[in-house]
Amino acid sequence: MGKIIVIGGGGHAKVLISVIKKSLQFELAGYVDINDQGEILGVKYLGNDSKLDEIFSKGVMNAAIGIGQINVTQKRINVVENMKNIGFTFPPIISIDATVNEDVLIGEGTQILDGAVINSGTRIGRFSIINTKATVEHDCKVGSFCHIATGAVLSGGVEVDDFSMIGSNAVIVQYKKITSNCMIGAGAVVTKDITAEGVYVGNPARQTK
Ligand code: JB2
Repeated sequence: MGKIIVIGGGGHAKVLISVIKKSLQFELAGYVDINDQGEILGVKYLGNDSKLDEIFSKGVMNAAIGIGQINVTQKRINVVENMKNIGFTFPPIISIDATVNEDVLIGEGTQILDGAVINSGTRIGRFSIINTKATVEHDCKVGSFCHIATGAVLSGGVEVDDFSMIGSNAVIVQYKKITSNCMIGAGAVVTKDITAEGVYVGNPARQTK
């Protein structure tokens, strides 16, 4: 079993740690954070990111990004770049309690959490989060560094471009496209293509910024 570390020690990291623990695919070597958050579900604090070289040299080669919050995409990109330079690899993390059906492609570092359903023909890029109980129906395309939050629904054939976030319980109706760098508010219902980056809320979703 390979060893893995988690980056970040907040709420998302805690969820990720419990998903990794039950998958039994990796041995959790610890987590790194700017500050010591104490033991998280029995997983130890290893220090801040200045420790990453040392951790890698001790044989921990896998990592999972446990910073999930919105408005930190650039931080997540920087952390990934720094860690790739050291040599870390980022396996997809797929909960044993998620459903991933046939003919689905999932990129490096992407996380599929408990109760998520990914249906056939869907492609998901790199370092995206498909959070708890989100549904990504058949033949969707989700880009990289996206976040499909808890309970959100992408109906069949939906496309979400890089760096976009779909809020909790939002619904995107069939075959609609959402361009990159969009933020769809919690509970919004998207009934038309979104071609300009921005923040969209409500039912039907309208741009606010
Ligand atoms: O550069 C960094 C860094 N920047 C922030 N390196 C490392 N190693 N850690 C970093 N952090 C740490 O990430 C912060 O010090 C903090 O402990 C953690 C972020 O925790 P927080 O609980 O604020 O956010 P989160 O991303 O874990 O969870 C949010 O997003 C999830 C998707 C919450 O809103 C959750 O409720 C939500 N489910």
